[in-house]
Amino acid sequence: MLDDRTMFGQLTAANSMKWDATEPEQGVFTFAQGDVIANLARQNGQLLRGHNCVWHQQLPSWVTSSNFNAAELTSVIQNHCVSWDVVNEPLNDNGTFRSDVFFDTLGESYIGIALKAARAADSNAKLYINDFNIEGPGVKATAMLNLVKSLQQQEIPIDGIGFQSHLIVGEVPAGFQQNLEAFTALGIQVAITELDIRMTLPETAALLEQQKQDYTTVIEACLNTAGCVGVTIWDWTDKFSFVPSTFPGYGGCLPVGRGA
Ligand code: 9MR
Repeated sequence: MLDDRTMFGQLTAANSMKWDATEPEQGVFTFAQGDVIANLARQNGQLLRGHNCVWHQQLPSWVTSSNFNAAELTSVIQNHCVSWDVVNEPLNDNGTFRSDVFFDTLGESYIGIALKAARAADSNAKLYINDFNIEGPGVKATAMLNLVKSLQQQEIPIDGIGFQSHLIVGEVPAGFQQNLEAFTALGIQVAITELDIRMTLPETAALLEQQKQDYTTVIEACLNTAGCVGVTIWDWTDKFSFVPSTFPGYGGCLPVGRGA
């Protein structure tokens, strides 16, 4: 099914391009797993979204536990960032910066370090910051808008914002489209990058009907926004989704059910 370009115009690796997979030891790069996805996309004539470069999870312990000073960690990031969803989840839900090895050592400057390194490595790749709970207007979306403006003022390359969109049936945030437009008004792209819409189990006909409407609302918000470049669903079948383990009691979040 994944090979069908009429259904999937682009592929994203859910795990195999993360830091623990690509640089498990300092300076030792292994792209074997990521290449499987990249080659699949190439064979099928699909686009490839690189995910992700700098994130607080799935880091090898040499990054988190070496007590690098700022200069050392700067060069660690520069060495690692080749392209893609360059910075993943930099903000807390209250709009402040997330505390992790990068922010705690470098402050918000780590974001610019990563983006500039990615631009230097690949002048063609579109460079994104990707986050969740920024889909509707609110304090976190405002903080992200402010981050984009601040990067632009500093002339740091930023091409787009990814809206992860791990949503709940019946709770698509009001103002989704206007919010996308608030970002494109800054002259950048937006993308829906990790869409899934979960429901409390068991699945019922009413929940499935509401879910259909919710998927339509999200996809139409993107289609109606000039500058929204695409929609990525996070896994395509419920069989592989992260949702049931992260959100116990929830599931049925993807277009293809567990049985398929
Ligand atoms: O789908 C990914 C799952 O297989 C991993 O176990 C998990 C580890 O944290 O990461 C999942 O993907 C995450 C994505 O990289 C960033 N946004 C949240 C996604 C769900 O946790």
